[in-house]
Amino acid sequence: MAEIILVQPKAGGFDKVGARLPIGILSIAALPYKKGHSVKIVDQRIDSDWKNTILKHITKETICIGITCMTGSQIKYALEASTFFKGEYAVPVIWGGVHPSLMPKQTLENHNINYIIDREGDITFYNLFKCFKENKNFSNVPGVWYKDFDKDFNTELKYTGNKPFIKTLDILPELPYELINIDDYTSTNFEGGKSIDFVSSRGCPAQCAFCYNFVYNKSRWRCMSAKETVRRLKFLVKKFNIKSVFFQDDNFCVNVKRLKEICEGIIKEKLDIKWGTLGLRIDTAKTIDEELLNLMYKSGCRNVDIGVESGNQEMLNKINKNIKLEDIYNVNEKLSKYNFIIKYTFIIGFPNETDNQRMDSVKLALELVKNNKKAYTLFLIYTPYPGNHLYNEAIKLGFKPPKTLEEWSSFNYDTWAFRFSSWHSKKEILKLGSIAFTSFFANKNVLYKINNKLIKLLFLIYHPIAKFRFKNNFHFLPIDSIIGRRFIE
Ligand code: B12
Ligand code: SF4
Repeated sequence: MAEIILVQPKAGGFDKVGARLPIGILSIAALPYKKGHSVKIVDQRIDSDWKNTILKHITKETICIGITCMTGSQIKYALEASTFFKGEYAVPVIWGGVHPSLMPKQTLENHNINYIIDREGDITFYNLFKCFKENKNFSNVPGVWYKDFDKDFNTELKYTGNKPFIKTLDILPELPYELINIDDYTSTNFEGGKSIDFVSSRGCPAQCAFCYNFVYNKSRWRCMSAKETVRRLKFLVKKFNIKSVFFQDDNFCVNVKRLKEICEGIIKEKLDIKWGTLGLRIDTAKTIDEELLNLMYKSGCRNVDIGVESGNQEMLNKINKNIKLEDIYNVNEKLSKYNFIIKYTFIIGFPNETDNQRMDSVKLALELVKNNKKAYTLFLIYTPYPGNHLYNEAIKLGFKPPKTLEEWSSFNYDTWAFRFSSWHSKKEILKLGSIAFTSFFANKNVLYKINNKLIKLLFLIYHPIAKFRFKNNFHFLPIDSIIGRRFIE
């Protein structure tokens, strides 16, 4: 039996590449678990029999259900779980995560969802759970969306009011990794052995126009101190015999002093791990000197992801990336002297982007890889997710946002342009799709990210075709990417 059941829904094709650790759900589990309550995590991605697993744990003692959700196909699977719960027991279903926080009213209109917790749920979820358990009113728990009735018994959507961000992550309890089986997951793995995802900061101070951060995190960066980060890592490395750590922070390196202290701490504690991160900006990388780069390498850093987004300065300015093309070249040259795998991400298909501007991005990608043998580039198609500045520009250009939660579930960056009308012609969409798809298969440096043996094999078979297409801008009859992207969906 479990007092709390937390569900990590499937996310679609991403799950085939490998299931990352459910950090959001673990963050929600941490406080009630620490306080001695029984919490069960059900992960649809690794448990094909998840409905029966739920049936094993749900009893009259179950107080509430929590489901995490981001925009896209994850909604479909989160809804499947919510409907299942509603069919089985009348337990309150609480949604949290990026999508419900950005679109609370539309999400709550779904009759299978009872509550939404806005943004950070670590403390709010526990407080709401306690109110339910102790039969108390929750109106003084800020950050909760709920349903009420007006005098004519019409449903009203209400909100208990805003809450401040958690200032320092040091105050939060450690994540209860023991509630999952780490071996079931495939976080980025550098040299075999067990790997985990870890989040040491939240948010980002930058204001890129395509990113959720400005609206969701209000450009506020909050972190765990270096000392506490190292202490927690040391504990996890020992307890689970961890060999690789991937920092899923939006912007891990905002505070270079903290970055240095984390590296020093890992070395001092002889943690013997390899690590990578998805969050380094070009402007920060510019300020990182050779001494710190050496320290990063010595502490086990083997991979850094950098968002470059465009190879055209005008476009970089338009999306408020706040970086210069020459800095991208210089940083790449500096990093090429180290044994880090660098993943440069690009976005194509921005509102009003011309074909020439797009080709500038392809050219830059080819240059970066030519000048740094450990680099690879990945192209993604711009998707007007709610909560970014470009969203409104996309609407002006003909994008019709989904009107219901169910409609949002068929919205992902592979399909939105076809289904929700946009500024691209069909021919253009196919080309964008082919550029994005072939960019992934064009460079073998990406292989460390793929743990599934079958996908690895398919990668190697398709690699020469993808490389030819991407390098020569040959996207005629892109049947390969059409089939491949169907598989991802
Ligand atoms: C790991 C990751 C993934 C994993 C899965 C993660 C998952 N949650 O299922 C994979 C690889 C599958 C993935 C895929 C995609 N992702 Co992703 N991903 C991330 C990443 C890097 C880390 C998530 C994380 O662990 N965060 C740390 C935890 C602590 O934060 P959190 O999850 O937000 O949880 C907190 C709150 O949201 C809330 N909360 C969360 N869940 C719940 C549940 C309950 C019940 C409650 C009460 C509260 C609550 O409380 C938590 C603690 O405060 C984030 C960026 C980031 N740094 O957050 C992007 C991010 C979530 N992804 C994003 C996107 C766009 C995608 C993709 C579309 C493609 C892409 N280009 O990456 C696909 C979509 C897949 C699909 N088909 O739907 C966006 C989401 C935007 C949006 N509007 O939803 C983000 C924010 C990145 C970004 N900068 O744009 N992603
Ligand atoms: S630097 Fe990255 S995380 Fe920060 S706002 Fe820009 S895209 Fe978002």
